[in-house]
Amino acid sequence: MFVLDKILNFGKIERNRQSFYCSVCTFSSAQPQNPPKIERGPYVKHSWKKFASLLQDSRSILIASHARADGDALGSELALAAGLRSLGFRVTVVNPDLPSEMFRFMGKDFDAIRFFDGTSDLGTDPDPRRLSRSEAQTFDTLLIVDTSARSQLRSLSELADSGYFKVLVIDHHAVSDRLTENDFSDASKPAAGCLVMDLLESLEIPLALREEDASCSIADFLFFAIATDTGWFRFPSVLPETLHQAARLMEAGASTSRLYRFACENYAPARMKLMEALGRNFTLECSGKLAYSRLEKKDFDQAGAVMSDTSEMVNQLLTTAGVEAVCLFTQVENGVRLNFRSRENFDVAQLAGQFGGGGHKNASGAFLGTSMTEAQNRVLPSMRALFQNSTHKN
Ligand SMILES: [Mn+2]
Repeated sequence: MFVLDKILNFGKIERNRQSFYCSVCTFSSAQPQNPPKIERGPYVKHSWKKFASLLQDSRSILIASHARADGDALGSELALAAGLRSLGFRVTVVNPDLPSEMFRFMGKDFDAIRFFDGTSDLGTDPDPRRLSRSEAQTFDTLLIVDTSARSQLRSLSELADSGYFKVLVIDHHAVSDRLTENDFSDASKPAAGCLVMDLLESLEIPLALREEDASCSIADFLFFAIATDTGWFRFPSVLPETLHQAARLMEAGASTSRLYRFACENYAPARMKLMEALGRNFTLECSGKLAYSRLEKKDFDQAGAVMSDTSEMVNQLLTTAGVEAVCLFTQVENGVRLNFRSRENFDVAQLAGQFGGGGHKNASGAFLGTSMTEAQNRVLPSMRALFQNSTHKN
């Protein structure tokens, strides 16, 4: 039934690169402490031949990713879905929550994304996008992309741990909760989309493939995944091979400038008004190396803005010359969300950890159940200390 035989003869794909961190993930709340994490080495062997052999007796695949799915998560999932459907598999994409409206340009594939919150049976549930546990169990395989963290999978981690599914993981983050033996991750890759592209090319699935009525081809999904996770190819995680991959996607017809417009020039007007508050509250300290700003409830009210309008704002703080580490304090219900970003040598993951949060070395977050003033009083001394203790050399 499936065209996996030829793939089983496909040669090993191995990579030997330095480890990099994904620097765009946003952490909005404390990350629960989970079973001991394994540190992924800089060199993770994987072979898509083994991946194909694991799918040999699969018929139906749930593709899943992390909560608040970003461009890499969704692009990787939808590219995989189209590719695996072309091989004859029944495929459904399911995440812990529904994707942001900013991804609506993904068309029918966007509409088909389901969410799983642990509900056993739908009963009279009016939302057809909710996937019940009983419907999930009509699938035999669970393929997780762009995360290996139980906390980020929320209720979906129950499915991964249930023993009911064959579980496979394709991820590019440096630490893993070890969800399965069948882990095809590689922490040297700047995006999960890079690994998915490797896989689909190994399976000889045409990158130009566009399903009937689809708004995007596989090449579009993968380009979007890789471009968004690399800040449009400007982060230090980008490798020469990343640009080769981008070139192949463009050759396969990826509509690069259209995708950029959807990703970065697609904001609600209220966001521009909220930017005014971001600028007004912008503060520099430590000889201009530390920058922070705050967004309070009254700023949102005045701008008519909502939480999703803050997307990418923390990165704006890092665009001022000389700034090395930033924090955006955002007032949310019951407290303050902290978003940290930094230049290479400053570790804000550790900083977020002090406040019960987590993330990557250069992109992290935490949540404090306090007032704005209290949050700033607690966080800023630790940020200033970052510069006093720093061994950073310019
Ligand atoms: Mn990613």
